[in-house]
Amino acid sequence: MQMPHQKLFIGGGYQDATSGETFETVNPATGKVIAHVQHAGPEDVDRAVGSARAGFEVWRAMSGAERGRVLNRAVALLRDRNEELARLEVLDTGKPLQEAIAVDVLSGADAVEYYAGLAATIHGETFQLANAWIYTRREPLGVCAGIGAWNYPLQIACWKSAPALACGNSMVFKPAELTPLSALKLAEIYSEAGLPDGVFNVVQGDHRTGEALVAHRGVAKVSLTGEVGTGKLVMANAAATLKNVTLELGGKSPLIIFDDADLDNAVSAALMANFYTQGEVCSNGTRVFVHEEIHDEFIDRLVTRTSKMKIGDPMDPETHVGALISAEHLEKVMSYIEAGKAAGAKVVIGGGRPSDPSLANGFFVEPTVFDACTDDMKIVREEIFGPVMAVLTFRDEADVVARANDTDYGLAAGVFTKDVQRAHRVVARLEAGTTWINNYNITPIEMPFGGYKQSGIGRENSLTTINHYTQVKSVYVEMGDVEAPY
Ligand code: TXE
Repeated sequence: MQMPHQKLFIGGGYQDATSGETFETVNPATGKVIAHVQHAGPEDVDRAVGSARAGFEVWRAMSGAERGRVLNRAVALLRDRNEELARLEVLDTGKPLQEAIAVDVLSGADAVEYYAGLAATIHGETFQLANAWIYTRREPLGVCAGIGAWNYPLQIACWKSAPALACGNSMVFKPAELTPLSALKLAEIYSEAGLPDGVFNVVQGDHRTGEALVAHRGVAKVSLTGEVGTGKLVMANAAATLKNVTLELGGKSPLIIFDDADLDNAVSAALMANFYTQGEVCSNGTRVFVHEEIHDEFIDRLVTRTSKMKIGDPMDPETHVGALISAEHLEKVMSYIEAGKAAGAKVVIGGGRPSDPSLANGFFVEPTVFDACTDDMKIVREEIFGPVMAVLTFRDEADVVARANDTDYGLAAGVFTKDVQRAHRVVARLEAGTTWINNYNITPIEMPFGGYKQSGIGRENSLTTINHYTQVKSVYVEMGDVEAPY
């Protein structure tokens, strides 16, 4: 079933791009084209930014409470259409339906609801002086650009637009070109909820469209989710107009399992931290450090449970492991698997493509566990962004902390132990922005999410993010006379 041409969403409705260029989006599970999508050229980006500017003037004039009401109506629509939107997300991403229904749409709705509730609370401060006083205003930035990655298209669109809009900004959002569909549905929902025209716009396209947005003088802030290399390009490009940037980038996060850990929970976390969404999760704990005392038992239980995971048609509610995003990404993941074998790491399960002929046209790979890995291996040092786990052993706390921190990445980390002092001591030493004790990859909206080191700048979610979508204006109010020496 091919969808109609997908247009841009600008000024409260669908508009044709003037670029005359289109691109295809493909269903990763079948390799079949789902839709043709219009590519936004520089003129289209300019039009979208202009529309966002006009929308901003209307939206910023509304009270926080009024903005919150509009956003809450959008929350209800997102939740009502959870299954429909989840199915669209599965079509475009190849992830299992059970995940999309349980997480993708609802976590997006949670973000919109959270910031809808905060919209009326955004405030300044006052400072009393002898003959004057100061107040501050926490004001919106203006037109914000959101640039998404392909692993959680709708969630990322909500994680960026919700705080931006709640703070009174408008947004031009560019989804990843591999997953262009669900952001358009979000734009429809925002409009249906009463969002003024132009406050949320969607432009489609590849890095060229992203570059045009980042360079545009009418854009005050850029929030990117993507690879580290893209983050560096965006930051460099944004520097020309000193834009405010938030960067949510890649990771190669450690999961440390001490010998006193609850082993079943630790195995559950290792599975979730490596095979959820076919391993295409930036915060995944892909370097699993297991204390040598429990290594063999851990591997036995891990292999047993991995062998029961169902790889298959993502639309089948029983499926645990869907398809990778593209043929190109499948090739990249398979090349890492070959590199791991060549480096002498031991494949204890997986290591290839599923043999089921019904999956041959899709971009499927088996959940793969490498054991006996060493810190210098390519599969241990580089982000694979696929279902490939590297297991390493350790004996000593200081040693494992040093090895865990031996990376340019710093997105996330996890620690499993029953020793509460050790847990907090180790977490304090880990160079990562988002960490877990005795769980992994749980991201409630109340929790700041983001990286240390080259995994990013700024945070998403939580109260903290209000600071990334507002600016502080100081107002000095003179209560007396102006003193002047002349
Ligand atoms: O990223 P890309 P992908 C990371 C994840 C992995 C990557 C996968 O770790 O590394 O994202 O996503 C646009 N100027 N995260 O392959 O290629 C591009 O069109 C402006 C981290 O999509 O970097 C796309 O829309 N824009 C994360 C977007 O950037 C440019 C969560 C990302 O593309 C551009 C999810 C340019 N020069 C994935 N080049 C987290 N930390 O939260 C490309 N783009």
